[in-house]
Amino acid sequence: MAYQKKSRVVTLEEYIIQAQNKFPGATGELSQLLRDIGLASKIISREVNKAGITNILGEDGSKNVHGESVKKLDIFADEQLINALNRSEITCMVISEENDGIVELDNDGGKYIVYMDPLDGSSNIDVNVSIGSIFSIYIRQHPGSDRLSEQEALQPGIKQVAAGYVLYGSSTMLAYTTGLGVSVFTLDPSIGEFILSDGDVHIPDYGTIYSVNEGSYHSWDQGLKQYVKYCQVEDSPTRRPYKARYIGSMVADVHRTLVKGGIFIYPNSSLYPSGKLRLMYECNPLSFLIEQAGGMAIDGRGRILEIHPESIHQRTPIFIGSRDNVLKVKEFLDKYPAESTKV
Ligand code: AHM
Ligand code: MG
Repeated sequence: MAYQKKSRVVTLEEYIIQAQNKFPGATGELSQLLRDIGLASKIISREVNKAGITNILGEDGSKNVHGESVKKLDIFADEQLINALNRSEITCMVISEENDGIVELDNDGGKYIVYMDPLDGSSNIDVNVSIGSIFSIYIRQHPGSDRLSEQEALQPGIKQVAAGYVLYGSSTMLAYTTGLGVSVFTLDPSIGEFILSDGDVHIPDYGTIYSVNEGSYHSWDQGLKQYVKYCQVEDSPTRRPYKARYIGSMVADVHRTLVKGGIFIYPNSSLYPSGKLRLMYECNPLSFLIEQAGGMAIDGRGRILEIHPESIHQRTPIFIGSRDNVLKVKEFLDKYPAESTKV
């Protein structure tokens, strides 16, 4: 019987090292940082999978800095990621959704600043729906200068050197970019390794799924109301009506959008005048990744990645996904400027 050559399995570790070897001058620090995040996410994945059978499930009673109830797994994920980043001593500070101020790590001379949402969509834990971790990495602008400060962490999204997410879904997937396209890995729990699924992911230019919390319809501006009506109208050349899909976990909704195309929206509204999602550790990293896959991400006016942040926890509206879908929603937003449609 002839031996059939199988395509070789590539692990996250191998892939990161191969990518690093393409840059002769690379110090390997960013590679180490990505490996640290990969390791922490395997530990988080294990605990997420056990959530239903251990008493880790449920709220721990405290509130996070935004007054939202904190689940035990949020804290666990936060600690795992911070510990992993602290261990390799190349990160000087971490900014996390779960912590009010910056978290200074042991190596205050470290070169990297990491933003993260350790467990996004955590209200979905109790109902066994997908959740995720998001990370965003910057280089410290003035290493070795004065004390670490929030100010140093306030860089626009275009300065990210890497970003990605881990999706704890029917399988655990890790997607990341260092600005040279997007790579996606799937965790094989039997060997405890992330295996390369696709080293060059492209989002379709156009998709037929829209994703937005329509329960908030009456709080939206006119432009978005009209766009959603457009999505629902029958028109065969554009394959409308679109399908509506909304998980309520940004990582899962954006991952579906990356794979199938379409648009995910969390708008500004009378309920959330600046939007709900966080610029630095939710919108910027996912925007970087979607742009690297060939898609677009805007706040309604301009590119998310060009917003100059004023605070580490600031919010922004977001319209993210396939290029043609984002351009179309922009047409509607431009046609019905918010000020002229307020009632
Ligand atoms: P979280 O960080 O507290 O989990 O909140 C962020 C989540 C996103 O994952 C999701 O897109 C959004 O909140 C859902 O909000 P809503 O319930 O208002 O639709
Ligand atoms: Mg979040």
